[in-house]
Amino acid sequence: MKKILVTGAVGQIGSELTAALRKEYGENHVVATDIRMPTDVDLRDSGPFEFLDCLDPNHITRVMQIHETDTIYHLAAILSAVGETKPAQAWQVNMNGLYNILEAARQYHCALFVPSSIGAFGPTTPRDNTPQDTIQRPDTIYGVTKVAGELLCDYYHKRFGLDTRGLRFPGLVSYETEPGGGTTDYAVEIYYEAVRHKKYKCYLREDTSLDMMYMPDALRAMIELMEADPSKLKHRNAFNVTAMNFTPGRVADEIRKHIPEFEIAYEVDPTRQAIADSWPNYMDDSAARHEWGWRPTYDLAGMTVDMLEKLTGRVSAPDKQKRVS
Ligand code: NAD
Ligand code: AKB
Repeated sequence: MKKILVTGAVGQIGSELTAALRKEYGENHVVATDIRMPTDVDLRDSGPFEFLDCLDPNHITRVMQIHETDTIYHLAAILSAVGETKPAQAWQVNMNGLYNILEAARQYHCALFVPSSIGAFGPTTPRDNTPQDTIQRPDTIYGVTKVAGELLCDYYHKRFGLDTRGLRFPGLVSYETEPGGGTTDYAVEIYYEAVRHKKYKCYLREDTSLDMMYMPDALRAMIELMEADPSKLKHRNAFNVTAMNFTPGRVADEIRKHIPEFEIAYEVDPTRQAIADSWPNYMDDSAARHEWGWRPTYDLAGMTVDMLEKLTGRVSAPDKQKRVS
């Protein structure tokens, strides 16, 4: 049975991935780590938790030794919008943190999952049906670290034989833990505000098209990729994966099918709009489909039904709400 370490486990993905991995591999086989203590009791009490800063290489190896880790899901990072306000910190965490994790994985012969992002593309990348292998000249610090991270993981695989794997995720939509400062966060906030106040002020233009995925599909994608037959993986560290693409206007229309009085207004934030405008409208994820059988299950309609149902339950029982604070 695998012994897994999750970094950044208190974040939007980590909080749900930890639970999914504990269900799959056993509670005591998954060590959640972060620089923040989890406020969510399920995450805190369902298995081991360690305070772990990815910028501290000695602490990483100590925790790995104690827990005899053989697999790492490295989620600790600074996202795109926060990255533009703190570029030095984004470089530190996203590059030096990744380097420390790669070195620790090399030392202890661990398999390693590292997520990339649609943010690894840039303004000169083909916007429609963005190919798996294409121009990557991002102009955000987040994008720069994501491209460099993809390349560094490829290098560790080629040079040291490390079993590195990764996905270029689109914006992820979820209801358990609020997102941590990305450009695609609107696609989560819109559901919260629809349920709470029946209105939302969006910071992206109505017609901004971006790829998105519902969290259950993202969790399955990570676990399936890490379980995939390595001999079939040509694009180890940077598979395009997507489930749907929509604009703020389109998701508002979908919400109105359930909450007819829902109103949306637009007050564009130039920084986040520029980031979104530099990302693909929609990606080609056929390499993931062919090489390890990727298939999403949720589309916009199915995700909207589920998000509104789950959030309505949480708003009426607010103690169940888990926040990134
Ligand atoms: P998040 O911001 O919600 O969580 C990141 C976590 O990392 C936080 O809990 C934070 O406390 C922790 N962290 C920050 N600095 C750290 C450090 N020095 N040491 C240890 N932990 C530290 O982010 P997320 O949305 O869960 O994203 C996780 C990964 O997935 C990132 O690499 C991100 O780029 C990638 N990704 C996310 C999305 C998305 O929509 N959520 C999309 C594409 C890619
Ligand atoms: C962000 O907007 O920064 C993330 C991502 C798509 O990488 N959600």
